[in-house]
Amino acid sequence: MAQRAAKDYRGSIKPIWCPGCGHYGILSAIYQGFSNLNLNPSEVVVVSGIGCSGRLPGYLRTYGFHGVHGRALPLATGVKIANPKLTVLVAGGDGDSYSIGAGHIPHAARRNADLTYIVMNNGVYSLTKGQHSPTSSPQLLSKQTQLRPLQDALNPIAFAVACDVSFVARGYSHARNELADLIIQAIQHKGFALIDVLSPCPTFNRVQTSDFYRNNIVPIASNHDAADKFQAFIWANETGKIPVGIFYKVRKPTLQERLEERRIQSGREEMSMRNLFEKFY
Ligand SMILES: Cc1ncc(C[n+]2csc(CCOP(=O)(O)OP(=O)(O)O)c2C)c(N)n1
Ligand code: SF4
Repeated sequence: MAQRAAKDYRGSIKPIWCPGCGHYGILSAIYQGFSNLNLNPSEVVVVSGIGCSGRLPGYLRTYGFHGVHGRALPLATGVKIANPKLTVLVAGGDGDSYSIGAGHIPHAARRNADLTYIVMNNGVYSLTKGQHSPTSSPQLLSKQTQLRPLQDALNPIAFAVACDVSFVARGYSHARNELADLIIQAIQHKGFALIDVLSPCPTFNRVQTSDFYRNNIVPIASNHDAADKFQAFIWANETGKIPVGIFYKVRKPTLQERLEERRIQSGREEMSMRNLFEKFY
């Protein structure tokens, strides 16, 4: 099979994100990652929630599902169970993933279905014009209210590690090659992978900007042992600079492997994954 180029994954719809939006960098890193893995577009499904981030599946020449707000993870889990051969990429904004959809993360981690979750984290609710999100900086003056957040910001990496998500990474949308590399590793990882991607929103977030990230992002030390949960927490709670890279990575049975085991135990070799799930989950 000939190697597919990044452009082969480009959908026919032209993105309508604002100029300078970090989400372009994420899209382009996904094209690059898919091309590097030479994925067949007809064997890939991209599932999203709602937000500027939710538009992502429309810009890819794969199958896509633009779901409802905060529910991309259960939708994607269903897709993977129905056809385990598919590569399933899930996308959400920080509001979609860490507010309304946050309750799905611990359970996605417990199931450990083979999904790659890209959180397009711009620190603000952008589609609805600039309300504070769980990852808004305490300094962010909302365009809507002209007020700063009343609540503390969530630490998504520490949250994901605490949930025992089996692959936890942070990337930056303007570091496209490094992000593409994280996406490749997350897809190759067997189990639930979450990449929190810092993605500036120049329209509604004047604090977590590309200048801010350029001056504050640092790579995680190359000798960090990602299997060490305690060290992962230390990196996740770094208060000076913002570390990017893989924080935590462990191999544990995936949902498919757990279901396969039940199939063998039950002696029902012919059962489809979907029927297995309905009968034995
Ligand atoms: C159940 C429900 N509640 C609220 C909304 C309104 N809503 C649409 S997008 C959004 C927030 C989007 O923010 P985020 O997930 O961070 O994505 P972004 O637009 O920043 O990419 C909200 C609150 C909705 N569509 N559905
Ligand atoms: S509002 Fe922000 S997140 Fe939405 S498209 Fe514009 S820059 Fe991107």
